[in-house]
Formats: sequence, C-alpha cells, structure tokens
Amino acid sequence: MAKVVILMGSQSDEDKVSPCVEVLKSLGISCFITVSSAHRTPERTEKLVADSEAAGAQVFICAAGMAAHLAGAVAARTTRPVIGIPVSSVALGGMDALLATVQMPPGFPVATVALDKAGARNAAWLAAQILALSDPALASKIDAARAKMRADVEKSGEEISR
Ligand code: RP5
Repeated sequence: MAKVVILMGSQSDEDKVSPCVEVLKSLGISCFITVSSAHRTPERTEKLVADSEAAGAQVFICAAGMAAHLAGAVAARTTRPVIGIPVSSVALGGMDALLATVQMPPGFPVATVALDKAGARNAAWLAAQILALSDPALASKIDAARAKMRADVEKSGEEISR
C-alpha cells in the first residue's frame, strides 16, 4: 500500500520529480508515481485521488508546470495533505507554475515547495514529516538523516577553515 501518491502533469516532468522518489525510498516510504493531468485527463485525476484514498494513501504530492492546476485539482478532492511542486518551463521560468500552485483559495491549501528538483526533495521530506507524526520509527530516521546532514556541514566547515 503506497502511503504517498505522486502525480505529475506530464511525462516531461519526470526528470525533475525523480529526486522526490529517491528521498522517499531512502526513508523506506512506499510511494506510487504516475502521470495525470488536471486539464488533459481530469476524470483520471479524480479517480486516482478516490482510489488512492480508498487504498490508504496519506499524502499526495503533485508536480506540474505552466498553468499548474494539478495540485489544486487534487486538493479540491481530498482532505489529506497535498504538497505541490511547481515545475519550471522555458517561457516564464517557473513563476507561472509557482503562482498557480501556491495561490489557493482559503480552505484548500497546497503546501507549495520550491521549484523543480530542490522542491521535489523537500516535498518528500515534508511528506515524511507528516507521516512521522504517527510513526515514531520514521521520526527517528528523519532525526538520523538530519544528524548526518549536520555532521557533513561541520566536516566541510572544518576542512575549509584548515
Ligand atoms: C504541464 O505542462 C506539465 O506538468 C508540464 O510541466 C507542462 C508541459 O507538458 P508537456 O507539453 O511536456 O506534456 O501540464
């Protein structure tokens, strides 16, 4: 059973979303990833949300570019947390997707992370933190990962100050 469901608006988003899957896997979190568009396949998107909820999904992560309505469309159909990854495009550099993802009406939040790969990674960390609220073992893994990040920064700092 996938606790995290990742939807991408297009196959062309996959390269920028793949770090999300890597972080989830490193924490042992099961995920399901697929392509579904708010505009091109609205019925498929609706069914994916309903079926995923029924199967026990806890968090949705949605990545889309341009008129990035996917996360909002999912948020309209679930009360489970929805995290949005804005994907950059050539014409407007991703500001279009960022605003479309973040500017949700009251009552339908989308937790919007940074653009592209950096956002994809943090979408996974945020999903993990949400799941960790009811999973002490996962909370310990997150703590351990942060301790390693801290140690890596301290080690780099020592090397540079030598
Ligand atoms: C959005 O339009 C997708 O999420 C993608 O970022 C962008 C371009 O899609 P394609 O034309 O590459 O399918 O819906």
